[in-house]
Amino acid sequence: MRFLSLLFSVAVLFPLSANALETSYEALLRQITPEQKEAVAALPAPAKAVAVLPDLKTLDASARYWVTVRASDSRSRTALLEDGLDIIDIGKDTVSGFAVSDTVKALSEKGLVLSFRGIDEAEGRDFPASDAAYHNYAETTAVLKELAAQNSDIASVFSIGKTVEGRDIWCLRINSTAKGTAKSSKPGAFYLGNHHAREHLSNEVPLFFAAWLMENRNKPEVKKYIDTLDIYILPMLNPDGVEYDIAGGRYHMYRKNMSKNSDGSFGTDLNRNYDFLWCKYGSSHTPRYDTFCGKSAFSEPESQAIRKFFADRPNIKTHISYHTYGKLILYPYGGTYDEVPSEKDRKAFAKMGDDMARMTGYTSEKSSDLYVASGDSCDWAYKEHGVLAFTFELDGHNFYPSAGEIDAVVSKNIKAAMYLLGKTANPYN
Ligand code: 0X9
Ligand code: ZN
Repeated sequence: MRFLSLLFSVAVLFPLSANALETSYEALLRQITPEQKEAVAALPAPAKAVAVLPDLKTLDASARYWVTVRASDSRSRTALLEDGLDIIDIGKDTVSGFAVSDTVKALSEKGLVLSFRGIDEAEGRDFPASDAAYHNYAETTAVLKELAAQNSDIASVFSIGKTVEGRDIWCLRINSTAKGTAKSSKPGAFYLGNHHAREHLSNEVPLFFAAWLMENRNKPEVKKYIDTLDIYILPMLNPDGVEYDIAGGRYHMYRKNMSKNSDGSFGTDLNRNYDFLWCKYGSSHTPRYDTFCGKSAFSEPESQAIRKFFADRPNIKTHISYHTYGKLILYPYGGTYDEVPSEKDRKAFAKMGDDMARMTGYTSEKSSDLYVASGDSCDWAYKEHGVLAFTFELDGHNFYPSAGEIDAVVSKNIKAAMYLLGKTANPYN
């Protein structure tokens, strides 16, 4: 594809490490294994589930574990999040994810745990050669700046604020009349990635969409949007977390930002830190948990920057927040089982979700059908600003799909992203 050439030229400027792929890492984030399936079959009663966990007392308070538990509906998954389980894989009757020892104990006492094992970080692989195609913070920044420099008549880059560790959070703006932070009354669309550190594909999709728009800027079907809309693309909201996740030449499976917590642990879950039913469901006040909602709503500089971004731009009408993984298109509310009150919006969410699902092959549903988790960005953007906001859970079988998988995910998501532009001037049409 021609639009890749720009990114490749940037990649030459910023060569990445090219160590060999260690397939053993794939096993770490695998779905239910045959052994686990046998364990499920062998454990008809919860009491027995407890009985297969003889070494609970030996759990290491500073370690993280990969845990598989019983859960077959949204309500039970919500409860697991509140006990601190970082849900990764959802099966029909089971859920697997990461947890600290307290969570493993709490879930064991409830008779829910089917199996667990310690995560040996040494299982983490170095950056495989194939991952050289992924963009770290410096490369992402360079691509955004290069796109703006090469298209300075219609594109500009600005920082919406700084992270905990002082990195700028860069945003590309595409608008034929307004640059940088200048106001515009054109309808706005906002594409956002990488709330969660380890979800690297959620940076690539909006980044490639930006490059694709610039590559195709003179095609009538693209030009009409560039001329009439205010388009914002912010691929990496959590660069501190991203840089930590890939630090030291191996992946850390890290989710949160890098705030220092009162108990010495790190990180707030940025997608639990927004102020709609903050920390009510599907999140935790315990700082070391992966679902920690923060000291207060908007306690984090990254979410504060997004709050200000929306407040300064009332013209924004549509939004996608990219995450991985699950092949889902989710719409509000996710923080409560309640429906959004406006029938007009309910219909718009369902229709747009279904249309984008057809383009991507994903499943479209109300966010709480997955699980109830309060304080996510899309609930807040809709509740506070009326933005038609969608969470995309992109493809993947783990957080580190090989670079060969990027193109296909990008291609189908360009279709959905273009569809959203088509809806931005009049979403209810
Ligand atoms: O839990 C999240 O923040 C998102 N999933 S992820 O695996 N990327 O962490 C899903 C958010 C969907 N929103 C709600 N269910 N509220
Ligand atoms: Zn996520």
